[in-house]
Amino acid sequence: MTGNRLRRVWDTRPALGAWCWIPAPAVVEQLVWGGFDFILFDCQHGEYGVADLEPLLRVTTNTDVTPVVRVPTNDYYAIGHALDAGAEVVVVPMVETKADAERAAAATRFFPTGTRSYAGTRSTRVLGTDPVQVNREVACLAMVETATGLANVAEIAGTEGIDGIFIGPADLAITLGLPPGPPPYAAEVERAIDQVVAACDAAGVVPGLAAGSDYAARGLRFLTVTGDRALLQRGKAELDKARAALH
Ligand code: 3PY
Ligand code: MG
Repeated sequence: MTGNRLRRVWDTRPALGAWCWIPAPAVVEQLVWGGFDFILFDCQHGEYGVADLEPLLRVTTNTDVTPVVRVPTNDYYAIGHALDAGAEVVVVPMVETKADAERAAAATRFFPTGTRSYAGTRSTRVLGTDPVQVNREVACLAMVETATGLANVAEIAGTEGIDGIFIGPADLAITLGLPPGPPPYAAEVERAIDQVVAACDAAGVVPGLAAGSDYAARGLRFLTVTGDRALLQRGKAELDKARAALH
């Protein structure tokens, strides 16, 4: 049992991962071969729910890729089920207040620090059977992706059991009255990123961003670099090149 490798990675260098939206083990296998530090399985915007996760997570067994799951909502059962299926890190969307952060943190860990319920599921093969050890190894990342969440970021980052903040730049831009767009973001969003990093540094937790590795130099330690859909879309460039060569 080696524990949650991602914790060791983000303690020493920025962790780089890929999104998984397509519920196919063959797609996950390709991402595993890519050598990412983590795969973020997206049950909020992916084409699958928490109940469909387990066969996808199984592809990461005995690899150096840590399975991270974004649950669809800040929900006790969704978080518990993702962990039962073998998630080592949960990402909880739309955390706006300290109370939201406390709810997410409690669902992630067993008594005495939380209210997670124990089951002899796949998770026991991943992080072990000892609740104390599992509590130490799992991680809960709260998403700050609204203007309200940003206003409360210091309190959210300082909540017991929150291990990091993952910034959602698209939703954040929208709630700041700006259009969502690719990096580099609008000045207000870029400032918000620095504000979250500062709050995380002050609280001693990990700052993360749903954007490319360009942001590693800004102090972010959990970054999604690409995803299955984006990688497939790149095929269009090959088609354009082939078409151009015909003329
Ligand atoms: C956002 O940008 O809002 C996200 O949730 C990341 O995809
Ligand atoms: Mg979002």
